[in-house]
Amino acid sequence: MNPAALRNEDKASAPVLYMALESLGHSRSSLISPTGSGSAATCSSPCAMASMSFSFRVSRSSSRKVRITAALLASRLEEQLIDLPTGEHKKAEYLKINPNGLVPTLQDGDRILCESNAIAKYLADLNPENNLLPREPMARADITRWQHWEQAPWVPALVIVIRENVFKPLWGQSPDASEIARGEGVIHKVAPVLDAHLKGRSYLLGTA
Ligand SMILES: N[C@@H](CCC(=O)N[C@@H](CS)C(=O)NCC(=O)O)C(=O)O
Repeated sequence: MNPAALRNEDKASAPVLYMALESLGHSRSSLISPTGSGSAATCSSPCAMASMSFSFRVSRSSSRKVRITAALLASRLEEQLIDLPTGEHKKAEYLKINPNGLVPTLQDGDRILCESNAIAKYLADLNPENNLLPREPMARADITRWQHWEQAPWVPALVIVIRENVFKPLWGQSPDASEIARGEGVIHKVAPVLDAHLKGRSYLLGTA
């Protein structure tokens, strides 16, 4: 990452989204957006559709939800890929903008925002004419409610099994069967909340 990017004074430019580069066996340049715009990808809808498979390869869920939000809002984001396998997100330069050492991070001019759900909400609030976030307070709070639920307990439950079944093999380590069993137990405790809520409906909230 270029330190100059941390002092983005060009207020007219698109916000910068620092997100994960984690695909193994691909060079950074080969993963650049198929739009040919280098690391700066425009998230207008057609472009975002074209780059969805690219998104899937390089962006884990936390970054992906921000990219999807930006695409739905036709918001333009400049994307800076942070190389997770080499630990770029734990280096001092990145920790200056996200002391948690996690992606994604949004930089809008001089202002920096961490946490994917906060970033998604910020992008939606920047576009008040859209109907992505309802105006009605309880309807908005209900979205926040599910975003909190996703952060905990849902993701922590999934992470146990994902670490064993996905990341350990990628790191050349063997999955631990007892951890998988523990993780599945946690998922089975948490998932019924989701199942019960989804009974008779297609979406957590809203109809489309
Ligand atoms: N609560 C954070 C979680 C972010 C997070 O866990 N990001 C993952 C990728 S999806 C990450 O950076 N992992 C790197 C690591 O754990 O070292 C958010 O929603 O932004």
